[in-house]
Amino acid sequence: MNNATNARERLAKVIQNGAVLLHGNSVVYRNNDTWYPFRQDSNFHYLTAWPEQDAHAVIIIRDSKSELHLFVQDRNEEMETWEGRRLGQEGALDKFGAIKAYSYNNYQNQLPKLLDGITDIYCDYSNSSFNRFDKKTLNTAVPYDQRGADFSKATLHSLQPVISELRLIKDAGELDLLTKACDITVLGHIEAMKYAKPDMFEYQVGAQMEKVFFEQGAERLGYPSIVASGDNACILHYSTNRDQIKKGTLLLIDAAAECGMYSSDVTRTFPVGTKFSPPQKDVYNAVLKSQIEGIEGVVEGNTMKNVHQQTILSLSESMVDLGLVPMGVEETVSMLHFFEFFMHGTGHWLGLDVHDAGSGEFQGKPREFSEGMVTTIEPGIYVRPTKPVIEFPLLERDPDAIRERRKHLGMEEATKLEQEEKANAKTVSHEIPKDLLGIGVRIEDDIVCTKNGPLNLTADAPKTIEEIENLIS
Ligand SMILES: [Mn+2]
Repeated sequence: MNNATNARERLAKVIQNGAVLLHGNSVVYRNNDTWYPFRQDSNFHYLTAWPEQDAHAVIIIRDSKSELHLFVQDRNEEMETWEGRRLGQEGALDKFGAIKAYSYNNYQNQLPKLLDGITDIYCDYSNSSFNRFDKKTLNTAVPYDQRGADFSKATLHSLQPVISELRLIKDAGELDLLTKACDITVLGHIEAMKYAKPDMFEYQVGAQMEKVFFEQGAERLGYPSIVASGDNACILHYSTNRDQIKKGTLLLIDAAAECGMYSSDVTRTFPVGTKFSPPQKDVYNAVLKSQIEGIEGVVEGNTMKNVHQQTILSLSESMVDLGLVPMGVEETVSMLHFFEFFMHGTGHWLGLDVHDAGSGEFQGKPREFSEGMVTTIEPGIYVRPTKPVIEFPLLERDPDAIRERRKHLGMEEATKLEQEEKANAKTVSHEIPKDLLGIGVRIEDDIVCTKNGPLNLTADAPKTIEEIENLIS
């Protein structure tokens, strides 16, 4: 069967008794007679593997055994001639392990029958179809007397916490697909490094790289490719990719293939037309050092919070050495001065979504890595050309305290206070070394936590200065 069979088994063990309601995606209109390419909802795919638009699933779980009920588009020769083949109810039964299949249009009248006697119902509130299909139907499916005489015994739960815990741990089949996505992504990055030449446009390098992704079997991109040359590398989600690449500038490429619905996520930064200049080399090696340390931190029992703290420390040391910050390492960390140059997290879960399901905490504590979790490690340093002189506030700032206060006072009130505190604090004016302005470097790999330590799925994309310079020369 497919990965979804295994996922449903794991789901059934957690829920034990209850029903799960899920909705597939529909196509999204783009403009006249044109639709955005269809991609199945990630949760729906995870638990059903059903590839078509307009479908619902009801998973009934009794004594930790699951039954899949699929509601799918009817076969229709005329429609299929225009829009593509449909698997129909037969396909749902034969190939997707459904115990029963129904017409998509029968969802609302079948649901009450399926939910009869079920006391715990799990809904995917994150899917906009919940409002469209379930809100009303559940009123009939789970009837209660408004005068209070006969309340339904059914309780609605959010599916999100349950399914994110499951999706966090990848099984062997999922890791195979992720590995394939990563292998293809590596080939694309290597091609981009070889292909990029001065005066090309960013999109030309992007196209050549994406050609390799698709040639190798990727179904789509994991996210819009970032092909950012020179100063553009300092824009974290730059993806217009319309500029011409100047000789001697760095090209930051953050791009990846998606395979079997699983996405890779890789960033490489390399010089175009020449070797790394000394200042580029300094920034690059600082990021590389922290990235290698970060990867080594993906071991069972350690947490992403620790890895992030270690990354901040490592980058802060380098920022002091590079002359980017006005004070010592301790102040760079405690006064959050590093944040001027490293303003994002060190990594995120990776899977069906490039920023995958799963929270960073578990039972109120930072989550420990364990076997089967996949995370990116992606430190960076971005020296914005627009800030040649920076006023650094001389103010200790504890990120945990800031977060707590935002929770208590609300974002609006708390950020007002933060701004006041910053405005009232003494500052030190610091001139950024001119030769570093406009340099942006990020290095990102995809790491599986295994019993034997970190496994880097994207290690074959050249990363040291020597490897990169050998490839591009
Ligand atoms: Mn990433």
